[in-house]
Amino acid sequence: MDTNRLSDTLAKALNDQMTNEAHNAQIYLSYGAWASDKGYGGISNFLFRHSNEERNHMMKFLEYILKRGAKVVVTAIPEPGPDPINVNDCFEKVFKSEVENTTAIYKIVEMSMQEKDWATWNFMQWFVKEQTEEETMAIDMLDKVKIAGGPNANDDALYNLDKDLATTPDDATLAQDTSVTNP
Ligand code: OFO
Repeated sequence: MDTNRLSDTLAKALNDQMTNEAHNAQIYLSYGAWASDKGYGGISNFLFRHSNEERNHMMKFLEYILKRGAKVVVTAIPEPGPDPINVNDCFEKVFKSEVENTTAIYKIVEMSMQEKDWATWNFMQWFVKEQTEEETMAIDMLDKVKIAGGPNANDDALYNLDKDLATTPDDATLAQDTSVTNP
């Protein structure tokens, strides 16, 4: 009896997305190593924590594919690409990769809608919210870097930014979570 509840097209898209999440984990991992090498312990810690988050996302896709009775295909993970040239470049790259990932997530949402696969559509909503959070987080980081001087930030400003990022929470606050009494 065939217990597979995913179409071939969606199973392929979900497997590809599992690899995308692993790729994003590698990106955060490599930028974290770069930041540590440059002496930015706080930034590095922040990026390493995010690498773990991306690996958790990878596992969510893997589990979902298994639970829907389809085949998980683990492939090679593409390289993370070159190191950033400075802290500003690092967070610009982070923002860009988050936006790319959001585009990939939206594509699967659209496919699930076309197929009327509401289980997958429902599963993907967690990622829609997560991507909004991560884009917000990247924008917040870019704002902080901008205040510190952007690409021309001096050592003092970077020192303070690094200290700040060591304690920055992992999750950004979304517009839908705010209220008049909790702006
Ligand atoms: Fe997987 O959340 Fe960002 O990319």
